[in-house]
Amino acid sequence: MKSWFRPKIILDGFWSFKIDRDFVGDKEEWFKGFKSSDVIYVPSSWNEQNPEWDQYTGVAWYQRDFYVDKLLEGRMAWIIFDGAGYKTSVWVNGKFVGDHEGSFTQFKFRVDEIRFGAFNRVVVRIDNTPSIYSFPPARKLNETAFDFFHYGGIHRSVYLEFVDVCHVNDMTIHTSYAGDLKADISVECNKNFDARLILMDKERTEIISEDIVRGVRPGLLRFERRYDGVKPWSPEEPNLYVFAVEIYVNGVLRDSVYERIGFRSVEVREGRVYLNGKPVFLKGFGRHEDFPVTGKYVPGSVLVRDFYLMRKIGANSFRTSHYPYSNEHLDLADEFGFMVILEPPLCYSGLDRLLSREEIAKLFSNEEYLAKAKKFIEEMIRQHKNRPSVIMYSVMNEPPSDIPEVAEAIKKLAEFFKSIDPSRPVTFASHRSVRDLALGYVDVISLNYYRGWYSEWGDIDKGVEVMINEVEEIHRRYSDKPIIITEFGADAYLGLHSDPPQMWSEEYQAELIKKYVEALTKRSYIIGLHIWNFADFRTPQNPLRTILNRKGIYTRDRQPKLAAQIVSQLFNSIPTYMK
Ligand code: BDP
Repeated sequence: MKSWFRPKIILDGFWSFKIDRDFVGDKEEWFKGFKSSDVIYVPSSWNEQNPEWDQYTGVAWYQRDFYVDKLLEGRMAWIIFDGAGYKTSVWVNGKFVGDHEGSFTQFKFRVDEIRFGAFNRVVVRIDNTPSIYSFPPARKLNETAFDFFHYGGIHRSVYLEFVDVCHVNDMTIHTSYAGDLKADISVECNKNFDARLILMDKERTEIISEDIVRGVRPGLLRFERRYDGVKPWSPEEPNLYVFAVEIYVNGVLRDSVYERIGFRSVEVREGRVYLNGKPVFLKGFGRHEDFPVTGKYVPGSVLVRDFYLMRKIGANSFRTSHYPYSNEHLDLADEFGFMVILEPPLCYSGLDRLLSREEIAKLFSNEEYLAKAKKFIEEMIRQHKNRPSVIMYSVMNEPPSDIPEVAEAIKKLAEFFKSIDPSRPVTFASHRSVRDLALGYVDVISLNYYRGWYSEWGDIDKGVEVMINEVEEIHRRYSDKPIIITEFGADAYLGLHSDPPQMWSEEYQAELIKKYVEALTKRSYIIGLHIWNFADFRTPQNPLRTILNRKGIYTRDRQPKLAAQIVSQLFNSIPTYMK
């Protein structure tokens, strides 16, 4: 939910910073304010801002003062974090206002201690100590269940927002490509109110339609209507509209919020994913939010470059591997017409290196653990549910789903997704191939394959053959389900060439991708191909990585490898709509 009406104080910029290696901050009451000569920039992870902080996991403190105008007196203040973590605790003027777990979703706390017409102090404590019970799990900086660097800090924007006692709490919008709109608007107010519901063009220059509902009781307002003549949202024409809600009490405007929406329908049937009644083919990437120096924060300018590159190369889709991306990231997906598979931070690729099969079975049958997973899922859906770009959810990435208890947990979580949002299909990215026990529990089967890279070393043809045999077998077992290959690829070190193609050369990566795409597009039940990865990204240290995972077809600073040319030819020749 966005608002152009609510006054804001943006807290991005330089903050005071203090690493708390010996965990003394709590005892010494740093939350009341601390002295430090260290400076940090928000948003950005702390690691690469100073080589001395690079390998640090644990507790660190942030502090900043801000002035609040007297004119804002009488309004309620929220402090909003677009993403920080892993655990965040916040104090304003020495008073605790709340804490939150998880790095990749927005959260907010009500602040009652604001001083108007004066300076205020916010202190934030971040703790990114790795834990098996974290989402995703890790034991140490370089012992993780996931293959991306375990950054810490305030990775996304922080701001204060001032709202009236009468305000919109949440809004859930469903649309169809025929122009139907259903909105559930939750309003908090001490009086009955009037609501004005406006549909505008994307630029907000033209009101397309407006409705007024009078004398509404605080609580849930249901609004439903058809807008004739609106243009559907699609990859080739990502038509966006602004749906705004204004709350009036006795004729006075008290709140105004909006969402950028698209009229579109998604459906899975007969082995296809239909967008607006037409079967789509998803071509694109697994991505990461990762950039030099800024870490888990990807500046808007980099995102813009990424979307132009992805569009030029012929992609129309990506997965938010392996956590929900920022609002800016997904705003651009809405805007550029990308079909997104939204994934929560449930990533288990290397879990069997950290835990035994028995321990894994125990973890996934633990109801408390699943309840926590559900909290992460719920927050993610709440933040991104109204986006036209999000056409599917991925329950998790690479669980050890050949273990019955894990398969059972996937089933429960897939049902949980549906209970909150029945409008979108669910999938999960499997690397257990024919041994997977959970493929039947989701609408769309997603498979990750590294044949010809982690096995069949140096032999792309053999790798492709083994992969195709397994995919065919899975199709035989689940012939009614569409299949996406959500990961495939090979590392390539920029500038390393080899004829004949050998592992780690640009040629080997390009050839492996080409042979996978050629073999897979011959199978009509394959409805999507996501290359791993769009760009090189930083990982934990281990003998398989040269600081970065080099499976990007672009480098970390977004320059093309040979594969980018090949992928452009391949993707641009695959139409978005299937027969
Ligand atoms: C898969 C994971 C992904 C890794 C990739 C790889 O889903 O996060 O980065 O393999 O090994 O196992 O490159």
